[in-house]
Amino acid sequence: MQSRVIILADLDYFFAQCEELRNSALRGKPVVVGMYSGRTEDSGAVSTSNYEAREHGVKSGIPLFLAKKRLEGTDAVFLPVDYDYYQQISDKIMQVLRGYADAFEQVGIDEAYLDVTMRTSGDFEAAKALVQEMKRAVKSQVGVTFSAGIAPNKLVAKIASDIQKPDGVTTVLPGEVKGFLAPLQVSRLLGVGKKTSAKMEALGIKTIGDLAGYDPQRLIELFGKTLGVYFHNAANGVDNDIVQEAGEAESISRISTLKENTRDIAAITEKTNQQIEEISQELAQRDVSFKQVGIIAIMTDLTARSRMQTLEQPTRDLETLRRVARELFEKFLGDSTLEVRRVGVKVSQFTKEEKQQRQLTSFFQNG
Ligand code: TTP
Ligand code: MG
Repeated sequence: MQSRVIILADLDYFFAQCEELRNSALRGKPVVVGMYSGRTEDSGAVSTSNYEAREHGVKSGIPLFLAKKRLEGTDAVFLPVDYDYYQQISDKIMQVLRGYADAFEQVGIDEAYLDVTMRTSGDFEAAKALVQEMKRAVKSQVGVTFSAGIAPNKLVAKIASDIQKPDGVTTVLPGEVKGFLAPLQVSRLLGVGKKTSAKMEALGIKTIGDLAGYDPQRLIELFGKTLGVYFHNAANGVDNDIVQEAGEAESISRISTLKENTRDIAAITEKTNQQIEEISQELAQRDVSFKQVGIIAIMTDLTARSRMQTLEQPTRDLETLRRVARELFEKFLGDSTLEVRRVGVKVSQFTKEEKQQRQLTSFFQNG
């Protein structure tokens, strides 16, 4: 399978850039946007600051009084958060960016993932050109800059977007992923906070490369299965998470009425096998594998019953889907005495497999 091409766009010093946008007199001065708690005049924390203020050590999260102190003697401007205004600007930008994506997923107010695999035919050079075009469009239509990461998956695109800021682009080709990640601190990985990175450092794991080379079985013993597997895959640059609009259908399903009410498994599977044929085509179109299979049956009394099974491995295999659906219906019929009127099949928990990379799931299978 060819590699995906994923972009993460992160708006630069976003709240402060919005303030510069509505008042150009702020440009060139240190600008601090603060969340004022109201207890005293200066109590509260910095939401964000522009790059001029960052040169003085003023960044998100530090107390406002400290920011004031660090900016003493400059022409710094302090402003309160105006969330509604930033939201309006964000909406406009997201609308522009959405037009450049095969699939689009906004994350928070100032970030979005774009899957551009199809429109670039998987070509990273084309993706670079596309990002320049996106930058020009956002700049001319809204007046704002952003930084971007281009990579084979969301995990790496996100980390790459942080490398060159503001108004930068960092591209990580599929063959460069491991080398790109290796020297970075483990804290760059989502889910590695202060506590976890301290624990890792005590184990001699400082960089993502150290983590990638660490015995995965040990990681599981130390952090539990879910986190251990995640750390191992993430450190190796493996991430199959798909770019998907929040609320977008995260399942594919078909439901239809049987020729006649029945308890005959052959009649039921004849119908569900047609449905599975269609589902399978849609899976191929969307280029996803599934990990969960569900069946639904509407009985003659019009009650709906469902059964679900989670597979060991994601798959898109037609035969597996047929077999699991059939087994679920066989079990289900054993639990009920009513006749079935309508039947349906559903697949969910989608992933995109990066077959060329070794994954911990296969590690488990092979011992
Ligand atoms: P970020 O993208 O983390 O920061 P940024 O856009 O200000 O700066 P950068 O150029 O490094 O991307 O966060 C987006 C917005 O979220 C930010 O403009 C303000 C808000 N925010 C807070 O209110 N508090 C915080 O601690 C952080 C990190 C962000
Ligand atoms: Mg940002």
